Amino acid sequence: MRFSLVPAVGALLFGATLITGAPPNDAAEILQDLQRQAEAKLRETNKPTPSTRPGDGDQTCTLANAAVRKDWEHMSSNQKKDYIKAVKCLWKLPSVDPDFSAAQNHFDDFVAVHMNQTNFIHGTANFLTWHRYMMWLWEQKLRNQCGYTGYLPYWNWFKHQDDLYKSPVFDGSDTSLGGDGEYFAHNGSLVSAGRIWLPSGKGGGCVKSGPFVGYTINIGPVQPAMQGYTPVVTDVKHLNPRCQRRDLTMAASTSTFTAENLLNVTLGPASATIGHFQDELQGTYGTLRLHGAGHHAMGGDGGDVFTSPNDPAFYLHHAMVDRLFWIWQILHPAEANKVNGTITFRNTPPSREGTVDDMLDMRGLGPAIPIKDVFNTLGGTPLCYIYV
Ligand SMILES: *[C@@H]1O[C@H](CO)[C@@H](O)[C@H](O)[C@H]1NC(C)=O
Ligand SMILES: *[C@@H]1O[C@H](CO)[C@@H](O)[C@H](O)[C@H]1NC(C)=O
Ligand SMILES: *[C@@H]1O[C@H](CO)[C@@H](O)[C@H](O)[C@H]1NC(C)=O
Ligand SMILES: *[C@@H]1O[C@H](CO)[C@@H](O)[C@H](O)[C@H]1NC(C)=O
Ligand SMILES: [Cu+2]
Repeated sequence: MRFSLVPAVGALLFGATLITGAPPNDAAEILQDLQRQAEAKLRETNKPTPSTRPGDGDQTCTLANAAVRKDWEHMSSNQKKDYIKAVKCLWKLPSVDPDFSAAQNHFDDFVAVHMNQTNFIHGTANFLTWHRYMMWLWEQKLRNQCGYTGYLPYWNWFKHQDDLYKSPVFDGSDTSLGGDGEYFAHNGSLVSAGRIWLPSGKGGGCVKSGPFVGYTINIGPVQPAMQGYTPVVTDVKHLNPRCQRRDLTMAASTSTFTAENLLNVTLGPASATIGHFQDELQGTYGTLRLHGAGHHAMGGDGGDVFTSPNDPAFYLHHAMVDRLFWIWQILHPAEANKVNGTITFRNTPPSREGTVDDMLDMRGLGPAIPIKDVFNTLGGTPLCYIYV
């Protein structure tokens, strides 16, 4: 039953006739195979690395003691509820950065820092590593300040992409990250710098079901892709309390969360270098690719490049971005510790090339550390996790 991935992938990419049984046209199954390949390679190559964190003594990060980040769908109801409870706790913690005065609580702090850094963390050399570190700091806050004992879950894009209403991430149950928004009449969303139009889903207003109904967000929107979403604010001192909005948009997820796109970035032409990988994962002007499709499948607040962390599902989405980065790194070790690109959004305004010594600036969320410290998720500096 199980086919060998490599010839099957060749068949898909190059159009040869597949003679070895069922074609691997199911993206979720292909991803499972990529995961198994990555795990096998990790077991082969992983040598324990001594932690350099002060106070850690001779504690090392190993495959055996690493945190394990899971698919939301594979967590039990109680584990999901524990995660949700910890996220709610962030709303009750005080804001840490007085410069970003619109932030009313610690949940908002993450939105504020992301908004402040937007032009220096997207379409840049640090896109993958900055968001990797942000996800880790979020996970640490949940664990250290909100009593969460699990790890960061991810949204598997390749399941339910044709019916997001049934996705355990978005089904609106009390074990989801909330359902669709109330109906809001609007003419779809303009994405990829306005070059692609996506038709509306059935929502667009306040999220109407799930655990975060009644929770207030305070920052943005700055550049929402959804038509008719105003007023727009431009700085982190502008307090704009409101409900979180969504418009679950299958036009984004069905078209993009495909086997073809998954294979391209993991084994195909787009996997060859860090430059190709990150550009194809993010999408360039006028294309909608995996990273963008997740944002625009959420729609509403999740579709604003500046303030998308207002949607609590942002973290599950970026955990999936990080998981693909992780799989790609393991399968492409010669490229895994490189960066490509400059330090401004798609080099606008023109800027120098990024380097692995550039610091990941998190403002009040955590200490700035160099990019090179987060290449290895088992490096212990400070990361120590894997995905399953
Ligand atoms: C980010 O925050 C810093 C510190 O408050 C501020 O000087 C800078 O202007 C902000 N940048 C943007 C683009 O908001
Ligand atoms: C909706 O927006 C698209 C893209 O801007 C445009 O082509 C289309 O005519 C608009 N439709 C309506 C009914 O306004
Ligand atoms: C695969 O990625 C390459 C390199 O980024 C790109 O040129 C090509 O269009 C992609 N193929 C598909 C089918 O999207
Ligand atoms: C970055 O990657 C692109 C391919 O996406 C490549 O054309 C370019 O030469 C690379 N830049 C550097 C400085 O390596
Ligand atoms: Cu971002």
